[in-house]
Amino acid sequence: MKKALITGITGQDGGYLAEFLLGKGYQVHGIVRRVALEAPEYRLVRIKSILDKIQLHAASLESYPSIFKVIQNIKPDECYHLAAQSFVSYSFEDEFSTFNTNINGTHFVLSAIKEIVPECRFYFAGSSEMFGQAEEIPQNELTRFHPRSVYGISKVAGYELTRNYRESYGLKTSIGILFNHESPRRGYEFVTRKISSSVARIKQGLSDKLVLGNLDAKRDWGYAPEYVQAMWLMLQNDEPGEFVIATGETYSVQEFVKEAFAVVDLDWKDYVHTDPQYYRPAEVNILCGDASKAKKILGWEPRTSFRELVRIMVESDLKALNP
Ligand code: G4F
Repeated sequence: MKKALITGITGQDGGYLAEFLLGKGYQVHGIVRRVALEAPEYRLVRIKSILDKIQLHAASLESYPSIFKVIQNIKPDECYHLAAQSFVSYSFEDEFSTFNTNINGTHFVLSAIKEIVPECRFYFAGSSEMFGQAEEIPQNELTRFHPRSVYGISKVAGYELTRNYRESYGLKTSIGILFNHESPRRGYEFVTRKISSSVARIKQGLSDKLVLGNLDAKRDWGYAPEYVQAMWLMLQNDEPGEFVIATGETYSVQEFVKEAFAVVDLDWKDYVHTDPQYYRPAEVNILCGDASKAKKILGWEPRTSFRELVRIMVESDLKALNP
């Protein structure tokens, strides 16, 4: 039985990936912070239904010895490094902790794998935020990086570390450059979930407005469960490399808002306001990915349309209010 280790198993992607790997017959291990084990009903909510099928290990991305110990105990065949401070806005507020967690954390995992299980296949969660102020549309694996946040910079550093461990030490490391991917399990701080949950509350009469930041930013939004399959496909490919994972379509925040209110037959203009507090010091104006390499080499393609994604999220939040 193959052993997979997932860092960030409590997040949106971690939960979907764990379920997917269990379905493929893997023994699934996850790294979590000790506090998560102490408050499971709150922090492990996304993996509640599979808790008896996976093994969790307490470790911190800020501590090399703790990461080393877990990897030594498990000796995984595949490692999916998803853990990060992933909220772009927060990276403007606390640049230093974003760097510490995202860069050192990646470095610690890579170094421990090199020392203990150099044959382990490693996946690094890169991000379309690395493209930032992109100089071409759509962006592919060869597009130059121009990150616009400390989060984006930390991901570029993780990307370079991951590639360097491949080139220097022959580790089988792959990098997914995933564009925004959403689902009913998305955190409420991200714009899509903020919108879908507010639309549901407004429809139920529990709220009467939604306050957002920049409505003009455009993103390439896909459906998260499909994106974790791409991570796995990358590690099954004997040739490690970098892969853009995206839908190839881009929509503005305003278009997402409009579509979400349309699901419940309301006009978004009656409820949506903007507030400069939600604007970022430097914005990524437009992201749109070209995933043709992933299609050609991995056979991966997105299946859920933008419209379906919005509907899935709004209906799920409505159902949560009306079980
Ligand atoms: O939902 P967001 O916070 O996601 P963002 O910044 O695109 O980052 C997400 O996707 C990346 C992949 O490209 C990941 F690497 C990253 O970890 C994360 O998952 O914001 C999307 C857009 C931004 O342009 C933001 O300015 O929505 C705009 N926006 C407008 N009003 C808002 C709001 N974003 C948030 N979070 N909250 C608002 O009220």
